[in-house]
Amino acid sequence: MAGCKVNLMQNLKNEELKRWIQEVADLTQPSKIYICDGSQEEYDRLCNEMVSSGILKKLNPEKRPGSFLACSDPSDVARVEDSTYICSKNKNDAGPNNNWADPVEMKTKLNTIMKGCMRGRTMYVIPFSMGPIGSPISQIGVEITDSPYVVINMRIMTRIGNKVLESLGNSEFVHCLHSVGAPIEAGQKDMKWPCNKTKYITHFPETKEIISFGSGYGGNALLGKKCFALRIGSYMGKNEGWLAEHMLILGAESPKGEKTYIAAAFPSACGKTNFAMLIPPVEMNGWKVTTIGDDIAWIKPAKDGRLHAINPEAGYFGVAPGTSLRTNKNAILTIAKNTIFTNVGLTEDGDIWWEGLTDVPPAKLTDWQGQEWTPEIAKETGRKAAHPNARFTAPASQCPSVDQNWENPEGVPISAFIFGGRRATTVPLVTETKDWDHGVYWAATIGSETTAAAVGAVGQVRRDPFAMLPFCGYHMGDYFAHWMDIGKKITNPPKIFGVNWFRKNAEGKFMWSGYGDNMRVLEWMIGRVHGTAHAVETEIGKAPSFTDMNWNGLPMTEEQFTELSKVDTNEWLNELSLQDELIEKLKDRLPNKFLEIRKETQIKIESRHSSIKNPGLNLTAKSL
Ligand code: SAT
Ligand code: MN
Repeated sequence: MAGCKVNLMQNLKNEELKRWIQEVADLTQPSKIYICDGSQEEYDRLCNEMVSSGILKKLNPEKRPGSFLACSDPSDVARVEDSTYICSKNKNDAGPNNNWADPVEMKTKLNTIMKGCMRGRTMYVIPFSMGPIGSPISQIGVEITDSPYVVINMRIMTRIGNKVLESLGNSEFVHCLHSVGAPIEAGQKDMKWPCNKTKYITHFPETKEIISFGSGYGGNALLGKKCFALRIGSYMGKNEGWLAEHMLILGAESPKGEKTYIAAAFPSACGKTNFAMLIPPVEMNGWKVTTIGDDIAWIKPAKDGRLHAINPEAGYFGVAPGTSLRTNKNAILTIAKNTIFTNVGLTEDGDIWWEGLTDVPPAKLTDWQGQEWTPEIAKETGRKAAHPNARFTAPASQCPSVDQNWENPEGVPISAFIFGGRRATTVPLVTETKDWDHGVYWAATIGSETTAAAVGAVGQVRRDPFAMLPFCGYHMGDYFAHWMDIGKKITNPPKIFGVNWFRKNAEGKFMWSGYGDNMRVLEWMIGRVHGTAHAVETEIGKAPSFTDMNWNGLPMTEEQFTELSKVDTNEWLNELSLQDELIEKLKDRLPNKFLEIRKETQIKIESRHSSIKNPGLNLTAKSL
């Protein structure tokens, strides 16, 4: 650190933090060290610096006050799952769901590639809290990064700065080290979007450390999010008796004023933000949905025998394409100001645009790669104005639907969990599982089509247990067992439901209107939670019959609903065999109960399958 300017060092009370800053500076050799205080003044200054250096474009303040656009390198646009590692001492503790590396070997490798990696750059130190400062469910981390883009995003996505340092005192914190891996040598100009072809996103759960190298994008770089709040968080949760989940949290208030909090897990880019901010259709006017979080939930058993949840984040890092006044009015209002946009199109009047934002696209704009874009060019070349994984970063406090309890340190009591995937076939609109353990089995065996949120092929069905496949920091079999254990620790467990908004008909069209109409599914679920809604039994769980749901204002026929809700035994036999791959991989650590439930399901489906071939048998759905 010799010769390196540091601000505020005298304010640091945490001995380990001082030691670590020194250690990282010695390794990475930045030209400056800057400890973030979290102030508005600091944020504005960094934004201005980035506008000067060309990393950010300031948007037209009359259209989009306080907002900026960043466009990344085309090679750095999504999470890199292949380069993401869990470095536990014992390989089997990381499980077959993770890439594993030996912690000592990985550290040695990283120490080599990170030598001098911050040369010519400022090293920023960001103390941050995941969750409201001081909440018994919150945790503190410190991210060291050489990316000012990370600093401004972290200020929106988490609580950062002096107040976190005060609350931390001399206690332990999660060490999060990030570098874009692009030193600026003397006389060299900085890259437009600094990053490195070599990328490592590494986690050391046993020592609560994260080291990320080479990427400046979202989940690879904003280390409070997937790396800490999910991968390290899930490991901490297993040891300490709580859950870190890839879930939105919403509150639904009935026309009678009764509030029910629900948490829902879907893989990345499957509509969590839209669901969390849902506006009920006008015909269901008496209902109101409020938002606690859109991506991550930390959930703990509380004294009242229920599970209580907080949103550890303070902002939304939402998928931009497809977001519009029609699909998510609350998000559009949230991002009206003070928002950072990444990889969207820039209009001629200095505002942003992406596919789906308006029905009529602008006549001309600059696309996310800086090229001229017109609707004609798009038609000819298929080129998109925005990258499919383009994002907005916006403060949760700006969301019109934000729940009054969104920063309640005690969290909110959860009455139901919903698990969903993106499936064109097989999985019905909504299913209520039999009980907690059956719900765990359902969530564990979910399949979903891959999306642009991760690098790789899009649209392939893969098993994505609990929507946590890329985010569980330890062996998935142990994770299922942990979920089953949590069920035993609470007297009032939430009901567990499965949903699929994405089923398609024979013509390849979505059968369910989704968005606001998901309120109809929510209303039925809440009725089930409070014992007022009716259900019928199917081989895979309970389901509403046509007349059990509110169709007021939606032209849904009984025939269409039957198609949307169908449990096709051929498809389900195939589904069960697809689950085998997961079971085979995890079998040495799968709870027995899990295998029993799978056997029961198989027997039920096989028995209907053979009875369909035998029309003599009567198998109408049994009323409950
Ligand atoms: O890129 S992030 O990991 O932050 C978003 C997501 O994939 O859910
Ligand atoms: Mn996510």
